[in-house]
Amino acid sequence: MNGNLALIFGAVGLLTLIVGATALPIMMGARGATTWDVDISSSTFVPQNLPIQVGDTVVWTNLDGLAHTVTSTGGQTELDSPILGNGDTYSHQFNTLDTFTYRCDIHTFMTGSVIVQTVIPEFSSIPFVFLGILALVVGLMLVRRRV
Ligand SMILES: [Cu+2]
Repeated sequence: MNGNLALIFGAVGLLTLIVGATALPIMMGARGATTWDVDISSSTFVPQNLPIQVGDTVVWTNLDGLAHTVTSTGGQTELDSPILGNGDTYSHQFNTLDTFTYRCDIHTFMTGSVIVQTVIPEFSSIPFVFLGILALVVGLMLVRRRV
């Protein structure tokens, strides 16, 4: 009787642990990369400071009559657009955790930043792992009481 119960708890525990351990990377991978727009308008980057997640792409669009650039001033020096005229766009994919500060090389008072953060899973597997361990412990206790 107790032996069967221990087996059931053990099996449930293992299954729950497996679900918890495998769900996290799957759910993290399920989040698609996002594309963000930054307008260059009235000699201002809008939004000026943009938090994104690793793998996301940012597209800058110059809506001004004036020419502008998107040029790194800090973080990885990855941002190096050509001179953007009205309607021109510049895009960059961010694959490194960092704060990327940039400016317009023509109007150096124009500054902005892209803050690349870790991917936040939309689904937590922690309750599954916890329940799995709990079921395994109960199963083990039942086995020990039988002996
Ligand atoms: Cu400019």
